[in-house]
Amino acid sequence: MFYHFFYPLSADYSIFNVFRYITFRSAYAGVTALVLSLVLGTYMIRLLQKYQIGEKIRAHGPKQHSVKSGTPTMGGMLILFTFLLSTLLWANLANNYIWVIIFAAVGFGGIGFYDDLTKLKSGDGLTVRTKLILQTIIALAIGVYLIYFDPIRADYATKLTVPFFKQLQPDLGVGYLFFIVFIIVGTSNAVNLTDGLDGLAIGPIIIATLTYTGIVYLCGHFKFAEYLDIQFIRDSGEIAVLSSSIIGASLGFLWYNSYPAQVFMGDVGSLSLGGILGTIAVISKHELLLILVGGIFVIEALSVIIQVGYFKYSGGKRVFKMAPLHHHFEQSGWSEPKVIVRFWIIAVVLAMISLSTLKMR
Ligand code: 57M
Repeated sequence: MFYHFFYPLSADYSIFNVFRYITFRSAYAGVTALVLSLVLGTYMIRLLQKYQIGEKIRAHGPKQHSVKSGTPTMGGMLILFTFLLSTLLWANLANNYIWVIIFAAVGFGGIGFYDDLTKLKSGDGLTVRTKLILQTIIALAIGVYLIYFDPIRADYATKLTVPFFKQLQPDLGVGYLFFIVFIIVGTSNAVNLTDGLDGLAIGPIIIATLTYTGIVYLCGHFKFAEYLDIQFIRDSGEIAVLSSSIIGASLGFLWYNSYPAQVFMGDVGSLSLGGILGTIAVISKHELLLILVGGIFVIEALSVIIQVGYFKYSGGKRVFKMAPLHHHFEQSGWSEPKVIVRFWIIAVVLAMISLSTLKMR
């Protein structure tokens, strides 16, 4: 909105020229979302408490989690609201990628919202199958648009970028559509699985989103893209304004979600943040790199696949004391903050390695 309102004034007053710059708008989009979420956070927590939107803790979980019973949940609404508002204020709204990501946020957020509400009402949320079908529909719509209706990427729409190998760009044809659906839906669910300790999901979300903010900016800048020999994607730089809003909104949420948490994000937060991250990775053509950037989410999801697979295969034996992996460390005697901060450290290291791949090719 500011871009459309103030930038045209630069013809008469050169000071308004700053509204043209993605870096300027990204910085203030982040600050706006942060301030909004910090200010609105307390009100929202009070509101959630008033309407008794509290967490029901499962009986078979780690003992130390029983004290979390009744903690307000669905705090993801705060992230979604503040990041959307800040994006609408600071982004160039004529940019189609902004709307594709808003679609992902609202779509995955809507599934999570409905799931949270049904959990509150009846105890059980949506079935895994229903959730997967709905997520696949949203991801398919995003994939079909990007591959078949986006003129910007017509020349390379179905080509895959492989980290470390700049010459290798296999054209997957229609297979690429299924691949990106897998990436988007997989990330949404992996973030959801990770969201089991205070700040455990939002920390790596902030780190991964920061990494992709750098990547989209570079991909959308012709000279930087040429210098790094990465795919130049016209218009993708604007995503940095949106992703900075997510970082600001998530930092504000972390203020309240840090140990001991005053609020949980709920599925409305975890499913949407994962869906958004997957969508940004796909738009920036750094889809495979997400395995590294979002390595914490991948490890958590793999621990569940291994645990459930081995449990069935062995007739009841376990690889980990409990899955997802964070529960294994908790059961091994690590304190909750120890697990959380160590996972964050790993996320930072993975982000740094990921960024190095931009040059190492
Ligand atoms: C949701 N939800 C948290 C909160 C959050 C297949 C199986 C591995 C699935 C998995 C599962 O259901 N995962 C998805 C995980 C829950 O958090 C709520 O859910 C939202 C995210 N969707 O925002 O609203 C609990 O996590 C804790 N929490 C915090 N701080 C936070 O900031 O402490 C969450 C956010 C909260 C709170 O206790 O209630 C969750 O963990 O349920 N299932 C599991 O993760 C279960 N694992 C399991 O059953 N493992 C078995 C299987 C694989 C064979 C095994 O290893 O033997 C664990 N879930 C729980 N307790 N609650 C088991 C222990």
